[in-house]
Amino acid sequence: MIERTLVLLKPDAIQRGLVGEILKRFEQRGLKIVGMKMVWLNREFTEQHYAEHVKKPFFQELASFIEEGPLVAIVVEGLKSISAVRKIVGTTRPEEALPGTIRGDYAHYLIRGQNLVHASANQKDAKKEIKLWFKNKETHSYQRDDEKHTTR
Ligand code: IDP
Ligand code: MG
Repeated sequence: MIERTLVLLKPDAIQRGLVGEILKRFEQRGLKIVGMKMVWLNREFTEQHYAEHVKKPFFQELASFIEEGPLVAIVVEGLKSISAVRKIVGTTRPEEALPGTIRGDYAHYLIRGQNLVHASANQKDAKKEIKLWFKNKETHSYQRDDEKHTTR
């Protein structure tokens, strides 16, 4: 089943010059980028995106980190892309993430919520998050030349 999922390259990824490296991880798996933009969050939007975490003790430090600079938001499409992307990203805490994952290769400890990437957790969240982050016109359905080897 072809799914779309929201991925954020968080401000630490931009500050550390890891945008290309992270995008490459999705591209080289044959997953397709169907939307991409740079956004600098304000508190209202942070609270919408992280609604499930607003009341948690770590929310203030997470919010101040995610708002401290621009981030890159992308929509990734592919067969079972939601779980594939979560696996590529690795576990929430980098200290538990396996080598070979983004968090396991480029981070080693969760400080102030810095773990480089966000990825939608399930189909319901993916749908809700893509709608929050992207207007219809900002995502694009197109065929990539290599799809006959990766998708069809
Ligand atoms: P996920 O991003 O792997 O889905 P969630 O549990 O949904 O993880 O948490 C959302 C984000 O909140 C994490 O990616 C991380 O940036 C931050 N976060 C989670 N737990 C903590 C914590 O204990 N301290 C600081 N930040 C945290
Ligand atoms: Mg989450």
